[in-house]
Amino acid sequence: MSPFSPLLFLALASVSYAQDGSDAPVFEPLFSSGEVTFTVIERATKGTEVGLVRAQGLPQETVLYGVEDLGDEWEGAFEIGSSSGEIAVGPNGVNILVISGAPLSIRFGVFAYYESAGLHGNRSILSVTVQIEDVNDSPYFEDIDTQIFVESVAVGDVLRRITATDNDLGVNAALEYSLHQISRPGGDTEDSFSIHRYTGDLTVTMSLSVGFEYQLTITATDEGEPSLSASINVTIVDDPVPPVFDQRVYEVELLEFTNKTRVSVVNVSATATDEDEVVYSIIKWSPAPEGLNFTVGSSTGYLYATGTLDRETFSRYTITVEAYAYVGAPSEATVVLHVGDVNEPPQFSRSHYSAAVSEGAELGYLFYSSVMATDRDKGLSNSEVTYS
Ligand SMILES: *[C@@H]1O[C@H](CO)[C@@H](O)[C@H](O)[C@H]1NC(C)=O
Ligand SMILES: *[C@@H]1O[C@H](CO)[C@@H](O)[C@H](O)[C@H]1NC(C)=O
Ligand SMILES: *[C@@H]1O[C@H](CO)[C@@H](O)[C@H](O)[C@H]1NC(C)=O
Ligand SMILES: *[C@@H]1O[C@H](CO)[C@@H](O)[C@H](O)[C@H]1NC(C)=O
Ligand SMILES: *[C@@H]1O[C@H](CO)[C@@H](O)[C@H](O)[C@H]1NC(C)=O
Ligand SMILES: [Ca+2]
Ligand SMILES: [Ca+2]
Repeated sequence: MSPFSPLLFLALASVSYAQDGSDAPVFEPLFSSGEVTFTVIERATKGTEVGLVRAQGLPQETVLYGVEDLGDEWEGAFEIGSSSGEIAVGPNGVNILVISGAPLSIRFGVFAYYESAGLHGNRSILSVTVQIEDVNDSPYFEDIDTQIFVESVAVGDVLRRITATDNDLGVNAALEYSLHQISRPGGDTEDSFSIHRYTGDLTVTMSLSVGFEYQLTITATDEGEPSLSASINVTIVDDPVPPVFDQRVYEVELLEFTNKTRVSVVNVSATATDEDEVVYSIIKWSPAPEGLNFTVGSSTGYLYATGTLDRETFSRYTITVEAYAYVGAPSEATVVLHVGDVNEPPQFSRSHYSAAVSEGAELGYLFYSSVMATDRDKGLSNSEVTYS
């Protein structure tokens, strides 16, 4: 016959008081809605007081209380003193964290009965609603890249929206952002960035120095009482995209030479994706005979050869050059140098020849058969040797 409406309880109660007292006790005060609301803080532990209920019974009867089945979800969350009517957090605690959204409330029934009638006798039921009250918890930064690579930014650009999470409700979850600039690579006196107080938009406020790397601490603070905050350190670096050479391979031909101070070989060029200055260097060349050196202008990309470039020693060189734009990986290009032929004077294999010539030798006798001249030059016209 449960649940009874309070009015019905009142009626029954007056009847029962007047007669034999076999009916159930009646909760007081008589809530018009048949329910009562209490609040408890989130994550309250066992024993935390929730509220007190009382039922009015006949003077000669002992009134006892119980909690209806709370269901699987909230089993053990609340208990009631069987003779005191004190509702408290049960052995399982209110193990919940209020998460963003509507305040959470848990509804359950408590009942009152006469000890004499037993647990299965007539009982009256009161609907109890426990609202879970938010406790201020700290905000936190989640899944934020602490390295922000940026490319081609101008004053006023929003680099990123940096937000923290706060699982609380209302003011406990209302966040404000601020930043503190740790490093000022340009020697700037003012901050190079600003963060929007409410949106977390990180904006560039000053032109950034080339090859920059800035360190910032970003803080999110809630408006709880007391307020709580979380901080994250963020590094903003010039994007490490390597510059791109206008050619992967430069094929050039150069005429051989001896002991030249500097001969322009080729002018390599690589472009960075922003205005970053590109720096060139030579990694290696092969083959690498003595007396030959290659250099490249670190800012110009002008590649020079110095020393002796002899086609007859090596006719082809491979030179590896690289370019980088401050932070990040360099890129490489190859210069293939073909050495062109220059007609050089033929050389005798010995600078001095001598032979004994016997007296009375016939005229016209070839007195020394191994006088030889060689010409290492390439092609017919350059390597033809004419004896005279
Ligand atoms: C419960 O109350 C009804 C009247 O309200 C009564 O007739 C009945 O006997 C009671 N039952 C018990 C077990 O007390
Ligand atoms: C951020 O960097 C500063 C200075 O290096 C350091 O004192 C601070 O502990 C760092 N904060 C965090 C949240 O890592
Ligand atoms: C000039 O070249 C010769 C070989 O061709 C070499 O022995 C000599 O060291 C070179 N001198 C200089 C100054 O490079
Ligand atoms: C490289 O550029 C410089 C300066 O403009 C020029 O003097 C030189 O001849 C160039 N070299 C080549 C191989 O084009
Ligand atoms: C080549 O020239 C550069 C620049 O002058 C010098 O630093 C380097 O030692 C030279 N290398 C060789 C192998 O002579
Ligand atoms: Ca909370
Ligand atoms: Ca909070």
